[in-house]
Amino acid sequence: MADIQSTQAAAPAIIRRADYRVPDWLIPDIALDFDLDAARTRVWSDMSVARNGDHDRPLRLDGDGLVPLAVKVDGRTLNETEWTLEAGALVVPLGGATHKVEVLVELAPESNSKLMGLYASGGLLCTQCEAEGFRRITFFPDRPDILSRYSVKLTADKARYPILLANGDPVEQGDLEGGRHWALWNDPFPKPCYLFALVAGDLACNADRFVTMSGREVALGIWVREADLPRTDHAMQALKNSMAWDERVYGREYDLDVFNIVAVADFNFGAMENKGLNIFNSRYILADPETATDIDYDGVEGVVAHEYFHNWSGNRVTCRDWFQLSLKEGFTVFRDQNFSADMGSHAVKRIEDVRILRAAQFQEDSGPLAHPVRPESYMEISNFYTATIYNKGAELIRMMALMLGAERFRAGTDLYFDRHDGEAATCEDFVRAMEEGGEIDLGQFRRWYEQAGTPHVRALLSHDPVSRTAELLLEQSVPPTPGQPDKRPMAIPLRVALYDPATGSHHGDELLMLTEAQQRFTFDNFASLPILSINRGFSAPVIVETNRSQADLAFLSAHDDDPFARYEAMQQLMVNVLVGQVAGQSVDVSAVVDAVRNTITDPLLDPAFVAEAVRLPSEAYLGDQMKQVDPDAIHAARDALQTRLGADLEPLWRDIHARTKANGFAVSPAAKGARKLRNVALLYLVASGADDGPAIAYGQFSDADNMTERQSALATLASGTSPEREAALDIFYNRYSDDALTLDKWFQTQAFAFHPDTVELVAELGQHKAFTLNNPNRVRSLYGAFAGNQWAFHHKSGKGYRLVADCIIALDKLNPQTAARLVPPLGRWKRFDEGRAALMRAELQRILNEPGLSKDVTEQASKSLE
Ligand code: 0A1
Ligand code: ZN
Repeated sequence: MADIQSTQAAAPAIIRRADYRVPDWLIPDIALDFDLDAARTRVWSDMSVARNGDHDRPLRLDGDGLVPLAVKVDGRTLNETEWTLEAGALVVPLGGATHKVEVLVELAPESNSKLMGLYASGGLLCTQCEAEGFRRITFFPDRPDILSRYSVKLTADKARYPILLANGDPVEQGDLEGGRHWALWNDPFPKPCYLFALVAGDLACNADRFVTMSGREVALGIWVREADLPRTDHAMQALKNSMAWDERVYGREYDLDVFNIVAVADFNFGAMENKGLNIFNSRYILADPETATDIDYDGVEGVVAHEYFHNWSGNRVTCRDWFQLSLKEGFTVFRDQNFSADMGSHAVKRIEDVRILRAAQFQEDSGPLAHPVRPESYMEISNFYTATIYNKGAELIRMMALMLGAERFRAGTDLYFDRHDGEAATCEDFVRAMEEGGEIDLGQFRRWYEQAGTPHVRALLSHDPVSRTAELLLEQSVPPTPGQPDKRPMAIPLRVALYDPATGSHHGDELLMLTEAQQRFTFDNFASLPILSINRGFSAPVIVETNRSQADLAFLSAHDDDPFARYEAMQQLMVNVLVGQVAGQSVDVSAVVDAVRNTITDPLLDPAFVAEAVRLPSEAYLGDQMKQVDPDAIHAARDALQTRLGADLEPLWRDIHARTKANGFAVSPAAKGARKLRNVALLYLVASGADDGPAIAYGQFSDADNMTERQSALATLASGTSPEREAALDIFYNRYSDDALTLDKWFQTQAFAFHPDTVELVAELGQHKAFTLNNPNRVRSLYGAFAGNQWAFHHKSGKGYRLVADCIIALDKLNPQTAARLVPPLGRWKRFDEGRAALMRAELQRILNEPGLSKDVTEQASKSLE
C-alpha cells in the first residue's frame, strides 16, 4: 500500500472558469535586471504592488522551480520567517495599500529543456512565457489580467551575446569592464507577463522600415544567425504587408518605434507575439527556394501576419483569464486567414483552411479531448492551445462576420478595440461588441462558445410540381461530448443556392439561419427538383448530410459557381465511392473519373483550384466518414482509386506534368498554383503504374530548382518501392544534413510515406544519429508525422502505438508540452476495432503508469482513456 502511494503522484488540480476572481494585488510597474549567462543567470525584480480592493490577503507571487535568494519590501531585506513558499509560490504578508517588493532569483537557462521560461537555443538565450512561463523566470502573479509597465535591463558577455533585445523601445546601452555590456529597454504599454520577452545572442539583422498611416516611422528587424540572413526576405515582406493590411482592413496602426522578430531553432509552438519582440520557431521565418516549399512560404506569411495581428487582438486587448484564450486566438486566426486570402486566392485558401479544420478540429471535437471554444476547466493550460480554440474559434468569428456583413462587422470590431484597449477582456465582451456595433442579437449564437462537438445538419430537398416549389428540410443535432451529454440547437448560418437543372444556373445565393432542431424553408418557381448547393464557402463549421445523388454531385463539381461548394461536391463524389467500396458495395467509379477529367481539362479553372479538387480525400478523412475506421481497407480502396484515375487519364497527367514545368522560379500565386498542379499530376502519373513513373519522379527530384517540386517528387518515390526511392532519399540526406529545417523534411517524408515498412523505418529513424528529442521540430517531423499516417500508425500489430508511446514517455522527462501533443492520436481508440482499441488503451495506461509523469501528459492520457 505504502509503495503504491509513494509512486502515485496526487492527481493534478483542476482549474475552473467559474472560479475566476479579480486579483488581490496589482503590479502597475516592474523593473527587471538580468545578469545573463547560460549556466547561471541572476534576475533581480523590483515591483510596485498595489492592494486591489478591501481585503487582508497576502501578496502571492507564482513561481515554478524558483528559490528566492533575497526578498525586500520597501527597501528592507526580509528574513526567512517573513515569507513562505507554497506550491512554488512566494507568499508575503503586507500591511499597506502599496509597497515596493524586490526579489532575487537564479536560473540555469542551459538546463531548461522544457523550453518554457528562459532557455538556451543554439547559442542564444531566449524566453517563452505564454501561458505560464514567466513564473519560471521570476516570482510574479502569473495571470493575464495583471497588466504592468516593464523596464528591463540586460547585462551579458559582449562577445557571446552582442545583441540584447527586450520588449518595447531601446532606451540606452553601454559597455562594462571584463568584456560585458548592457542594454535598457522600456515598454510603455502595460502588458500581461505572458508577453514578456528577451533575447541575447550573436544575431544578424535584416533591417527595414515601415511608415504607419499616421506617418510614424517604425524600425523593423528580423534577427537570425548570420548565415540565415538571405532567407529572411519573404518574412520581411510578409511583415510589411501585414502592417499595411491591418491599417486598411481594421484601421489598426502599430504603436511602438521598433518591431523585432527573432528566429530560434528550438521552440515548442509556431511563434510568439511578445510585445514588440516576436519570437519565432525558425521554420516560420526562414524561406528560400532551395529549402522551403510553397507550403513553407505560405506558413511564413501566415504566421508572421498572425503574430503581428496579435499586437491588437491579444496585446492591446488581452485575455482576462486563459479560458478566454480563443478571444485572441480565434480572432487572430480569422484575421491571418483573411490576410493570406487577400495575398493569394480566396478560393484556395478557404479550401486549405477547411481541410485543416476537418483534419484537426473535427477529430478533436469527436473524441475524448473535445472541449468548447471557451472551456470550463483544465489541468494544464498548455494542453488548450488546440484546433478548437484556434480554428473553430476562427470559424465562430467568421460566422459572425457573415451574419453581420462587412460594414457592421467592422463597426463591431472598432467598438471592441476602442472599448477594451488596454484591458483584459472576455469572449463575452467580444460578442457584446459585435451585437452592439453590428446591431444584431447573438443570444443563441453564444452557444457556439459553450457547446463542444461538431453539429450535424441533415438537408433533404423535395419538390412539389403543383405549387412549383422546392422545400428544404433541415435537421440539426450536436453529438454528446465529455461532460455535455445533452445539447441544445445552435444558430447555424448556411449559405444555400438551388440550381435549376433546366437552365444550369441558380436563383441566387441565400443565407438561411437554422436555429431550430428542425426547420423547413420553401423556394418558389422551380418547375422540377433543383440541385442543392449548401454550406457554400463552408459558411458554418458543421457536417452536412444530404440526399444528393452522384449525378447531382457531378453536376455541382462541374458547374457550382461557389468554388468551395464545387470542390466539396467533387470530394463528396469521391468519398461516396470510397466509403461504398470499403463497405463492400459495388460502386460506379466512372463518375469520379469523368469529374476529374472534366476538371483537369477545364481551361477556365485556376490550376491551384484544380489541384485541390482532384486530390483524393485523405485516409483520415475517409475514416471520419465511417462508423468504424478500417485503416487497411481505406488504404486499399484509396490506393486503387488513385491507380485507376492515374491509368485512365494517364495522357492528361503526362501532358499537365510537362506543360506546368516552369522556366525559372517565382513565388507568385500563379507559379505556386502551377507547381501544385504539377505535383498532383506526378502523383497520378506514378500511381498509374506507368513503367517510366519512378524515372519521371526521379527526374523531377533531380532537376527541380525549388523544394516544392523536389520534396513532392521525393514523397511520391518514398511511397513506392522503386530503386529510385533509396537513391533519392540518400541524395536528399547528404545534400541537407547540415540544415536542420530541411533535414526535418527528410524525416517527415519517410514518416508520412505509404510504405509497407513505415513502422520499422520510423523506428530506425528514431535511432538515427541526426534524430534528437531535444528539438521539437525534429520530434514532430518524425513522430508527429507518423501518428498522422493512419495506415502506418494503426498497424494492427500495435507496434505503431508502442513506438509513439515510447517517444511520449522519453520526451516527457525533457519537454512535457511537446510530449503531451503526441497523445491525442492514441485517444481515438473508440473509432477502431476492438483489437486496435485494446492496444491503444494499453499504451495509454502504460504512459499513465510512468512514475513522475508531467501534468501535461497526465491530463491528455487520462482524458484519452475515458
Ligand atoms: N500565442 C502563440 C502561441 C503560443 C502559445 C504557447 C507557446 O508556448 C510554448 C508558444 C506559442 C500564437 O498564437 O502564436
Ligand atoms: Zn496566436
